[in-house]
Amino acid sequence: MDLAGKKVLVAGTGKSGIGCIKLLTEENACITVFDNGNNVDEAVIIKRLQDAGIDPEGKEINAGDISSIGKMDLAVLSPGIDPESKLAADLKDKGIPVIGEIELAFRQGKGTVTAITGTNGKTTTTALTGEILSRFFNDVKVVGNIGNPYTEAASGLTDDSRVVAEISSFQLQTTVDFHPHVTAILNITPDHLDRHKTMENYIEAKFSIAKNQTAEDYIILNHDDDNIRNYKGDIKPCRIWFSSKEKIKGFYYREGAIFDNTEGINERLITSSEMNILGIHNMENAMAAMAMAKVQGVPPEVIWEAVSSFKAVEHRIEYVRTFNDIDFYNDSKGTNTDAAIKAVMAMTRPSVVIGGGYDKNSEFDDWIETFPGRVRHLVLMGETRDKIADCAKAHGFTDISFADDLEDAVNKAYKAAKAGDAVLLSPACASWDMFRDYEERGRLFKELVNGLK
Ligand code: UMA
Repeated sequence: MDLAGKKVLVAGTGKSGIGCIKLLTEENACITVFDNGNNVDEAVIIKRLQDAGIDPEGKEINAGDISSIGKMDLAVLSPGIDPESKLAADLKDKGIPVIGEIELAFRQGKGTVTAITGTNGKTTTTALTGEILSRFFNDVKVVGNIGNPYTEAASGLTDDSRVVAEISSFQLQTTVDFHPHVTAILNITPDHLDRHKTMENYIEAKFSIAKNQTAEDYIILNHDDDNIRNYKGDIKPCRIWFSSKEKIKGFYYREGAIFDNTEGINERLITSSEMNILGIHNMENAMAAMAMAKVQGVPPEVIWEAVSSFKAVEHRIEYVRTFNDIDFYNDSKGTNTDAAIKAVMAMTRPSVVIGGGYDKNSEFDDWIETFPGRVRHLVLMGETRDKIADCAKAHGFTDISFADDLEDAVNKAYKAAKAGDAVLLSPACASWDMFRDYEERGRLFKELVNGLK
């Protein structure tokens, strides 16, 4: 699509917006940069552009005055902007076509796209798929919700490139022609319902990843997930199923090994003891990644090598160590209740959770409600510790101790855990009250855990 000289509005100046602006600058579009976020004024927008190495000169900067926006050829929304919002409606009322950042990157980019969505496990599966493909193909780019905007990679792509994209439901809401050759839907459980309103809408958003796929394409689906297995919508690509519960025609996991039974050959591909990622959820992620690689012609031995050497994404339910039959996990990236819930749910053992941190005015009820039958004890630290303790007690959860710092928290969690338990750092809060960022918090946690004697 030739965007030279076209008037394009970029809404949002986070990672996606910056990626769009860089791509549109290369395409010689006339760019209007728009952001109506809290505390965002023109000076903030200009600073963000400069910090990203973008010259604000020649770009129109608009900090939230939509009425002053004239006729545009295109508007590109960041995923955090709800396409049902007043802002999006105002743009559409002005007759401006509205797309999202993923759609822009797809239109301007090239190559074969593999796209992964799901409520949980997207990042791990995307990283693993990227790892497998890059052992076989020369030019593989891992992009999307994982944190590397697709638009940043788009202009460097060729017909031979392989794009592996983590795609959120937010990003799918604003796709039009986005057409991956291979897709995967890992699981669909309630999430982001503040935005999607109903579970049906959320499921439709997830399945829209396949809306442009044809019978020449592939979709990898979780057979154990009722919302996926019972989906009645029209999807055309060849379906490949995976299951960690049943021996199905597809990929399945049984008694510590992953089998490929797609053509009824029932070939054992890899055992869990040959992998560095733990938990049934990771076997599911691995099956999806292996299926996505297989349909692109990657030989089984290359897949085995990549999967057996793959380590969990750092700070995301990252296995650290087993000490006295207690598994330690670092989920420092669990900086909100949603992410922390995923971590609690992912544990296959009773858990001692270390939580608390910077106060973002979050509510913790949903997180605490996942505890019964899963969490044995909660160690709290940081600014939010009293607030979380009050919330937990209101829900009848009283197995709580307080820690002064992370070292104290690790020691108390270790003492509270029994053989066969997991200790999980998944704070449900940002780290800024005690650390520079979640990475610093996660690294110290690992150091402390590895130092336990
Ligand atoms: N903004 C507006 N108006 C609005 C809402 C936001 O102007 O109504 C502005 C904000 O002021 C801010 C900018 O938009 O300046 C932020 O845009 P954004 O929220 O889309 O964030 P990005 O930095 O562009 O990051 C996005 C994804 N964020 C979201 O979907 C919320 C990142 O996923 C992703 O890594 C990145 O693009 C690159 O593709 C994060 C995420 O939390 C990790 N994703 C959710 C999830 O995984 O559950 C969906």
